[in-house]
Amino acid sequence: MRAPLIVIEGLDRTGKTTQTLRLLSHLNNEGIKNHLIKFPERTTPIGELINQYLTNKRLELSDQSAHLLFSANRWEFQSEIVDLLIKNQTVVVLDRYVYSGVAYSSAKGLDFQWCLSPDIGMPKPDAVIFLQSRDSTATAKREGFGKERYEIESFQNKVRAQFEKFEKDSNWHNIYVDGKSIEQVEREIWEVAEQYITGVQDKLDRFQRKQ
Ligand code: Z5A
Ligand code: MG
Repeated sequence: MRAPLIVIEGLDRTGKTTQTLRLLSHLNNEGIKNHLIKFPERTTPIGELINQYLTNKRLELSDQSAHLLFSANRWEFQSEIVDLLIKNQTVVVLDRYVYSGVAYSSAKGLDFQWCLSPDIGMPKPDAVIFLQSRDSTATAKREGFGKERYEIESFQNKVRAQFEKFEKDSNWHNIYVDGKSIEQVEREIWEVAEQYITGVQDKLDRFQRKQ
């Protein structure tokens, strides 16, 4: 038995980082062991290169190379995620994951299936909570938008269309954020996450005692 893997995905500035931190507080309040990883994780050598690519528009990489770097950055954490879920029985919350990788690169014109392939073998999430916005002009006005390479409204619309291809997956949950307060979105995320989490600590404890 493994602990749940929960991913918060979404378009730019829809509140992913704000909400992953709030989800962690809920888990702490419930006494559930948890761990957060944010992708891209910019502190590793590969992550530093990604950071340069995102923040320094003079650093040019082919779209394929950039895509593979984002995937390699996730592979740097593959064994850590597996150990957390299986050995440590810890709920793992991810701020962006494979879905961002595929959506941003395929929005640039790379083949969707090709984009999926380097992440084959990464752990599959139990739930993907996708923060969706019908109105990218509203989220584009939020603090920080426009500082990095992909933060251009017309590109965000292409990214949205690619993300929507995952909507039919059974573990996918859309939450619309337009006009909602941080607290309202937090409540809606918890309603979804709770289904995967309620009673999980008891089950994990019982499972560990049996081992
Ligand atoms: N990328 C990729 O191409 N391939 C990959 O494989 C991966 C990523 C993993 C950087 O990602 C870029 O990398 C990203 C995708 C690409 N493209 N771009 N650009 P990142 O995750 O590091 O990006 P970020 O800098 O953290 O931005 P973000 O994730 O888009 O923002 P956010 O986490 O969704 O939003 P936030 O930081 O929580 O909130 C933004 C502001 O809005 C902040 O002032 C909040 O207080 C405010 N906020 C939040 N919620 C609300 C509500 N409900 N109402 C009003 N204001 C709110
Ligand atoms: Mg963020």
